[in-house]
Amino acid sequence: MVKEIELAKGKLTDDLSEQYKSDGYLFPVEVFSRKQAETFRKELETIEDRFASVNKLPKPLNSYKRGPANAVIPLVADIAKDKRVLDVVEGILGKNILIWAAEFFIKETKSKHFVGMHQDLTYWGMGETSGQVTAWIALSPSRKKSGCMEFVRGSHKNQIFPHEDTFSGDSLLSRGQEIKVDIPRDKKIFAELDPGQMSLHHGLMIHGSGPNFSDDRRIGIAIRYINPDVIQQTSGKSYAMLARGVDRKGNFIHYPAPSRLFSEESLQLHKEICESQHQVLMGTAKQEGSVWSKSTA
Ligand SMILES: O=C(O)CCC(=O)C(=O)O
Repeated sequence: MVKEIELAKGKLTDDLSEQYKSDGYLFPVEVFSRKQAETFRKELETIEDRFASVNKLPKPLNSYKRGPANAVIPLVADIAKDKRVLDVVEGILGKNILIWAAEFFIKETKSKHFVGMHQDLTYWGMGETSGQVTAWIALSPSRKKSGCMEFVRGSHKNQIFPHEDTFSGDSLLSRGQEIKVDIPRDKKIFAELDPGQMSLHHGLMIHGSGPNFSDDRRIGIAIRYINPDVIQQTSGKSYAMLARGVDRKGNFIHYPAPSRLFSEESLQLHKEICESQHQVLMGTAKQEGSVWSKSTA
């Protein structure tokens, strides 16, 4: 296990910000206690029990666990807006922080689901900006055996490489996308995390993850933070939730955290955000696919 990152009063030191800039990722950063992470997990699993098999929602529950889950699930918005997470993210993005999306990535026990190696910014319509970072928080043990995140050190210093859409049913990504570059196993850094720990990665970082061979679910929540300078270049309307500070640029339509789970207004809002993000994410795809139906369970 890699030594835990030592924050200074909950924040990144200058050295740690430099390390992120140089490597393109940073982990493991403890943002929540194991107990707190277990409470979050219980809350998620209660929602799953309540909504998974009943037809109480306009779309299957999976659709709401991916993409802008922060628009409809208060738990996700609360985690994404938590001071402990934002204090760290501020060391990368500055004082003004927006949430573009926050979503669960779940691999069930002994599942073949994987995430092919890719660069996030290929699909986000924001260009090759450094005004974004993903915080990935483990709510269950994330290990090599359970399919933890894998990074290629320094790969964010490249441009966006060509990717291909495989539309593999076992991929958790919208198009089963994969980078068209062979990454030898010895170049992969395995970001093993305990529940409550987080990794950060740059949108140009080449990353992915393997299947879950373990006896537990692998549950992560990926929060896509941006700063107000970012411009969504490919879609008509762009939405984001203000997490900290102010937005003097006005490049995004701000939306509020949901007042309660799956409220009617939040479901309507979620629909609008998904339509807009779907255009961005699937813009150049040759086949229809949807991240909103990709989450397992
Ligand atoms: O959860 C995973 O294994 C992959 C998540 C991912 O690709 C991301 O957060 O950008």
